[in-house]
This record gives sequence, structure tokens and C-alpha cells, in this order.
Amino acid sequence: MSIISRGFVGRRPQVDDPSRLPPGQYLTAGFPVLSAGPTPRSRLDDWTFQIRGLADPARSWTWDQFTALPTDTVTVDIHCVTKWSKFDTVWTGVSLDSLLEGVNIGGARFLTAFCDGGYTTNLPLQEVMGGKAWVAYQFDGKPLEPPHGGPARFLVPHLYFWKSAKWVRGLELHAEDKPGFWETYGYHNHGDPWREQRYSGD
Ligand SMILES: Nc1nc2c(c(=O)[nH]1)N[C@H]1C(S)=C(S)[C@@H](COP(=O)(O)O)O[C@H]1N2
Ligand SMILES: [Mo]
Repeated sequence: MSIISRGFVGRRPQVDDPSRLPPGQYLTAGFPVLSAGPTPRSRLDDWTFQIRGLADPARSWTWDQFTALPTDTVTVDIHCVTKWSKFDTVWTGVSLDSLLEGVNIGGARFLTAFCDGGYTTNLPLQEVMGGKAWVAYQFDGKPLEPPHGGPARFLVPHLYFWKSAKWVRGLELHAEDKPGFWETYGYHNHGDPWREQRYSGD
């Protein structure tokens, strides 16, 4: 075996359980950074997390209030539309169920996650309730690093990772669905990796 092919094989970890890898994906051991713009730096004493739009009452937490909320630590597989997957990533954060507790969502059926830097992504509310989504601020037990979305990012591991908005600052609830940043530029509106919903029309 040549050095080149040995090196190539060495970069791609073995998939012990193929049923965990969605179609068209490969496993990576690293943690690539994918950002559409520069990494915003926000000061924690200016940081808030808001729930607004069709939310009654609207909610807003400071960093200290937010990090005092009950957390979950979850171990999940993540899948990027550019075809890398990473298994067993460990995140700590607040579930959307906790954040929406006590909020009357009225006629809202959709949300837009909004972020420092202007990125947005859209999701049906039913896709983030029932233990399926978190606002995570630790990775592997340590504060989430800014390139990966620190201080806090959305985590929606059952959909392609562009739905997991980095530097998230809140959720806006809507009656109608509004495509977010990548959804406007040709990515699939829903983004289920198991159905290979990569681009609009898939
Ligand atoms: N705010 C913001 N969130 C974002 C992005 C971005 O450009 N800006 N990129 C998305 C995409 S396409 C992916 S694959 C993941 C990448 O997360 P990572 O850099 O931690 O791997 O973040 C998603 N969240
Ligand atoms: Mo991505």
C-alpha cells in the first residue's frame, strides 16, 4: 500500500455501524468550521436570548439568567450538507421545550432563529419540541468556542447542520414559514439528512 493511500484511509475513521450514517455522508474525526462570514464576538454582558414574534409573553434572558436555566447534556451525531458527519458529539444547553415552557405560542407554527452576524434559519415548531433541539453553550464540557458558535448556538441534530445556527440570539415565532439564509440560497427548506434533502427540489 502506498503512503498516499495509507494517509487517505487514516483520515477517514471506520464506520462501525453503517446504519448511523445517512446516505451520501462520510465520517470525519475532526470538527470542520463552516461559516458564511466572519466570527462575531459578542460580550457576555450585552448578550441576551429572546423569544419574540407570536410569543405571549415575549421572553428575554441575560447570559447569567440563561445559564442558570436547567440544562441537558446530550450525545448526538451531526450531519453537514457538505457531506461530513461526526458521531457522538457532546453538548450541554437548554432545550427548546424549557425555553418555550409557559409561553403562549398562539397561532405560531414556525420559527426563525436569528443570530449575531445576521444569519437566520427557519424551522417548524414541531421539529424543535419534544427533546429534539437545544440552545447549546458547552461542547465536550467546555465553553463553546466562537468559531463553532460560542457563546451559544442552536443544536438541531436530526436535521442538516446548517439548521444549527451559530451565535444564536433568539427565536422569532411566525404563523407562516419564512425561508432563512441558506434556505433562500437554494438549500432545502426542511433538510432531513435521512431523506437527503440537501437542495430545494431534492
Ligand atoms: N450564524 C451562523 N450559523 C451557522 C452557519 C453560519 O454561516 N452562520 N453555518 C451553518 C452551516 S452551513 C453549518 S454546516 C454549521 C457548521 O457548524 P460548525 O462550524 O460548528 O461545524 O453551522 C451552521 N450555522
Ligand atoms: Mo453546512
